[in-house]
Amino acid sequence: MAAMSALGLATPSQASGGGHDGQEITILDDCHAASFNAIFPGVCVGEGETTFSAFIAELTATRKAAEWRFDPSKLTIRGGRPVILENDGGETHTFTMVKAFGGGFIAPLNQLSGNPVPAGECASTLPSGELAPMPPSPVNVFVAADKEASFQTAGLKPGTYMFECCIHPWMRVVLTVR
Ligand SMILES: [Cu+2]
Repeated sequence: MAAMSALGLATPSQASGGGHDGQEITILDDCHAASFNAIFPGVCVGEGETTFSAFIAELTATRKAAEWRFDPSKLTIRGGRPVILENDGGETHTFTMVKAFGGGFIAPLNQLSGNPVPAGECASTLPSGELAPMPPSPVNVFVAADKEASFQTAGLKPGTYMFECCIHPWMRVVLTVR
């Protein structure tokens, strides 16, 4: 009860302090730190429970890992208002505007998720054939675990826009600007 009343008091001051008037998308995953970090040191923090082997098994079977997702995956926003990106997961994710959904910059995840061709906004192909991430920009937002970032809709015409995570390309958002 004390926590609930504290939350009730905190909400208005946070709203006036932030003043963003935006809408939020929560970024989620369930990475199990010890098993992910054994393969890719430092990639995962936090209390997730899906082991790396279970993640790969689910991806292999279904072409996605369902707990790695944007919530909501469809959002309508008034032009000029920001999309607030709250990463509640244990890994870094990107929120990247793409012309068409495609793969990201991690080739094995592209293959396992059935997105063999990278989206041009996510990755470039080096002469060696390896993929390199595109640099962060206002339309290629990297959000580290436990961090918040925002995507600015100012300047976007009314319409429908597609976004994906360039690490986990099954993580997708359709954003309607009105
Ligand atoms: Cu991701």
